[in-house]
Amino acid sequence: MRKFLLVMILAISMALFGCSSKDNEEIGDLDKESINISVDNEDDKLEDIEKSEDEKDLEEDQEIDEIKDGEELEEIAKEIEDKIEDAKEDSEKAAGEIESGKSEVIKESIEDKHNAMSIEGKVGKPLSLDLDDLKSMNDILFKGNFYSLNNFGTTAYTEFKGVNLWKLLDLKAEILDEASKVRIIASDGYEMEFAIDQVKKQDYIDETDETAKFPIIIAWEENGEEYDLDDGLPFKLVIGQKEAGDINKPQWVSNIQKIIVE
Ligand SMILES: Nc1nc2c(c(=O)[nH]1)N[C@H]1C(S)=C(S)[C@@H](COP(=O)(O)O)O[C@H]1N2
Ligand SMILES: [Mo]
Repeated sequence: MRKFLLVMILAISMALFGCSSKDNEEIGDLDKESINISVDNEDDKLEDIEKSEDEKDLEEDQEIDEIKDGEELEEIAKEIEDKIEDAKEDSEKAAGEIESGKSEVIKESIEDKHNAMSIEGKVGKPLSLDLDDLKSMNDILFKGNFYSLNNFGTTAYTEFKGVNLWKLLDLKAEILDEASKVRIIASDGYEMEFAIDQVKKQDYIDETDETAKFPIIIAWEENGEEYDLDDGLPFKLVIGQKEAGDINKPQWVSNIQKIIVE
């Protein structure tokens, strides 16, 4: 009876988990065997009374054999469980490999982009952006005539077209709340660092024009002309003045390669 129950449990679990045809054959044989055993048990009951001590000993041996058979069945059940577990692990492993394969491909496509600058660090969405990517961001475009003051008092007005840096970091790169500063790194190693409040600020001034208000921008066009790719990466950070007398021109960064949010 115990055997029969075990076989039933096995049969049900096989049906549920869908095992190979080899396993089904095994169960088929076991089924027949268990039917024979239950018939034998009926006959045994009738003969019980006339049994000699020797016969009883023999029967005990048989019972031990039957228990052994039961143990074998339990072993088979365990084996099937293990097989199901292995199959699950295999499929999970395969799914993981597919995922990492995908991220490998995405990584390659970022690295393969030519004349691109990256935005990385404390952002939800690290980006690799080329000129076309920036140009397509119509929602964060900024055009302005920026006044510049250099160390030795040289002044100029330059028309720039680009994207608003804070909006780029906030809306496109999804900058994290914990960000405290932004490093702008050029391909020649020139670097400027801005505190997050400086990047957020949208009202930099022109000391010669009271009405002027500027955000920091990443420009790709200067006085109506795009940068020549022969001169390096075509992105320039441009910033107005914090106050009258602010020497802003050295803070501009040509050929931006990386923006690292920290
Ligand atoms: N990548 C890079 N950007 C840079 C520099 C530099 O050496 N490398 N020099 C800065 C300084 S000191 C000045 S005055 C301005 C000069 O800007 P211009 O090249 O447009 O004249 O760029 C700034 N940006
Ligand atoms: Mo300079």
